Amino acid sequence: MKFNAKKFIENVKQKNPNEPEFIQAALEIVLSLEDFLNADPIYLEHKILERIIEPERTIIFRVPWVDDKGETQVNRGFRVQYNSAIGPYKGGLRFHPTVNLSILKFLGFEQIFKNSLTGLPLGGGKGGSDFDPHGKSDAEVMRFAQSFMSELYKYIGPNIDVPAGDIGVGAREIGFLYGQYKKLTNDFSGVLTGKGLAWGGSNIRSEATGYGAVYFAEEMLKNTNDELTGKSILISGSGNVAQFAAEKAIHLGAKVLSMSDSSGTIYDKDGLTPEKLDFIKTLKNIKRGRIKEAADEYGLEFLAGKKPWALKADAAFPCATQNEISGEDAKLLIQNGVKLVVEGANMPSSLEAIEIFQNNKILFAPGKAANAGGVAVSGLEMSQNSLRLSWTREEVDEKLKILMKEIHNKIVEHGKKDNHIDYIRGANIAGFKRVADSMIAQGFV
Ligand code: NDP
Ligand code: 2IT
Repeated sequence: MKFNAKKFIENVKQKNPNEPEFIQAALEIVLSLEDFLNADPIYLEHKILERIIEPERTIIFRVPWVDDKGETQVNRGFRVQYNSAIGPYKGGLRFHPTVNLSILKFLGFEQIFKNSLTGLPLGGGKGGSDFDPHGKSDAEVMRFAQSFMSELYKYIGPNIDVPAGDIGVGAREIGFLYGQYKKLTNDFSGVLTGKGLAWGGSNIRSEATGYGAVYFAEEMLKNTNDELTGKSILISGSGNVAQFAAEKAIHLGAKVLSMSDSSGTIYDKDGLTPEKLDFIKTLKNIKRGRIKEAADEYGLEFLAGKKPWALKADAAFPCATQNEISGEDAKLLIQNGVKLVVEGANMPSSLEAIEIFQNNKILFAPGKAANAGGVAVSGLEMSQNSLRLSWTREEVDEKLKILMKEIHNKIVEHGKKDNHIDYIRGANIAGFKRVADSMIAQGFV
């Protein structure tokens, strides 16, 4: 029995037409597993890939809500319960107008391997809606979130499926979703993560994805006798992941040259200070304004409609969204001196960009490794909820650092090739192996 990745993907394409993002994520993973699968027939005999590629269950539902003018709006809600071999389904909810089944299947599929890499008991899932929170009042977001949860609550639970945040779902949305879940079930449980600190949330969960990405970058650099201190870095996005990647990078003495949103990029040639970053946090999390206002406030350059990738720097941390680095962008980054690319976002690099990074021996960390700190601390939030206690900031931060180091070690073990580490191959094999072995142990279910 021999496994042919290209043939397998052709079949996946035929079965899932109109799902380009899902096919892209599947292609990246399946291609990098080909040699590994052919080296040990057990995974082929047990048809692991044929099974793991199919979500265990996909739920799609109507979400009606009433806007501030009294008009009824209708959105679509989703939850993809992808794989529960190693724990309850776990993964974020995304509220963004581009959300569809393809996007959520790509995110859910990636999540299986990411969660496995953390070493914690977390299965893979993802959900969300095509609802756009931009420009909506708090009352509209609350009514939408309540309607969304009025259906979703039937399918989730602290030992079944534990959603969290993602794009467009932060502290405010998790609060409204949790309140509605509790009202419907009369149960105060750890059914969501990213909760407020006063009502079951974990210290460092907000910071975890961004901090974790920087800790991971430090591990990669340490491995090549280098460090982040003194490096100039480009960050895209200005939401949760971008803010805390910037905070930790500045703290470690790196120079953060850029942040962005969907309307453009701010460029600070001197490097953002903690004060400017605080302004951006308030602007984005409380005032819900546009990044240009930070450029106006501090006299920084604003590159309207542009991404940060044409700027000169040592490292890039894409922290906004999928496919935000095209092949052309990758070439520009390399021409401008970038030697390290760390994906804070999920699948921000296109397949063309990844090929260019790999051919140029760029130190490249895929999202499922670099951004795993977020879901890892979600896992720690679940543990604290079960224990009915909470660990201090210092305790959780220390655990996060150790988790990121352990993920790095696993990847090095599986991704070492001569003097180079293929972080994509290492992450995919290490993530796959734990889930696959568990699926074999549990029989054909
Ligand atoms: P937020 O909603 O907090 O921030 C998203 C940021 O990305 C905003 O600046 C937003 O700009 C920008 N953005 C979103 N969509 C687009 C787009 N289509 N084009 C250009 N810019 C865009 O989300 P998060 O920071 O939580 O998530 C960012 C990325 O990190 C996502 O890929 C997510 O899946 C991933 N991730 C998140 C984790 C978490 O714990 N939150 C964990 C692991 C990964 P604007 O405001 O203009 O829309
Ligand atoms: O992509 C991700 O890992 C997240 N959005 C976080 C998921 C979680 O359950 O904390």
